[in-house]
Amino acid sequence: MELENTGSPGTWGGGLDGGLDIIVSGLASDAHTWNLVYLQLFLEERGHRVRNLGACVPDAMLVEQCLRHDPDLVVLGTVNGHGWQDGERAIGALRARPELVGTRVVIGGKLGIDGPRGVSHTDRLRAAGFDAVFADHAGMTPFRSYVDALPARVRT
Ligand code: B12
Repeated sequence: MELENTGSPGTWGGGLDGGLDIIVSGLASDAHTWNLVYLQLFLEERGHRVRNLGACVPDAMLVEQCLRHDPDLVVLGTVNGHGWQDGERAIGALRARPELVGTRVVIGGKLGIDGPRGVSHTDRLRAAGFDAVFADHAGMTPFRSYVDALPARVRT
């Protein structure tokens, strides 16, 4: 279920204020919600507009929401340990749509159950089609740097 989005600055698709239109979402098997709320607040504080799809989002719904809203960035958050499997499947579903082949999609959190040793998950998820992968033991700095470096899209 989509979490209520309050306080997101500007209008989705506005693009004039330099902020990005970002979809934040959990993955199909993952019931954890607070990481998604955290990501939403983190991105909104940086001036971006966020649609938070919430937890347990089926791949088909994620695809449908991305097709409908045409985001500048999709941020997938996962902590239950199945993220590397859910993520691989979800990015396959997104990249299978020609309209979403070029959409920026990143994933982060506790990607598996082996903590910092889970580097193979990172490589695998990148190879599957993610633009970037952020394992949570690295903290938020790499993600912040990545998002801050993204150019705002000029919508016509
Ligand atoms: C609350 C909780 C639950 C609640 C969730 C309720 C809810 N509505 O959210 C309930 C009881 C439902 C639950 C269930 C389960 N949980 Co739980 N849960 C927790 C707990 C205690 C806190 C999570 C939380 O809310 N943290 C607060 C948020 C803000 O922090 P966060 O989730 O860690 O996210 C941070 C980072 O991971 C990172 N991050 C996350 N996503 C992303 C994405 C990006 C792009 C970036 C950059 C960063 C990032 O940034 C966040 C802020 O620092 C943690 C243990 C803990 N102390 O962390 C376990 C934990 C996440 N759960 C765990 C597990 C295993 C489960 C279950 C499988 C247990 C079971 N056997 O049933 C189920 C899974 C259910 C499912 N289908 O997903 C494990 C995951 C193990 C792993 N991955 O190695 C943990 C770590 C506990 C543990 N130590 O074993 N859980």
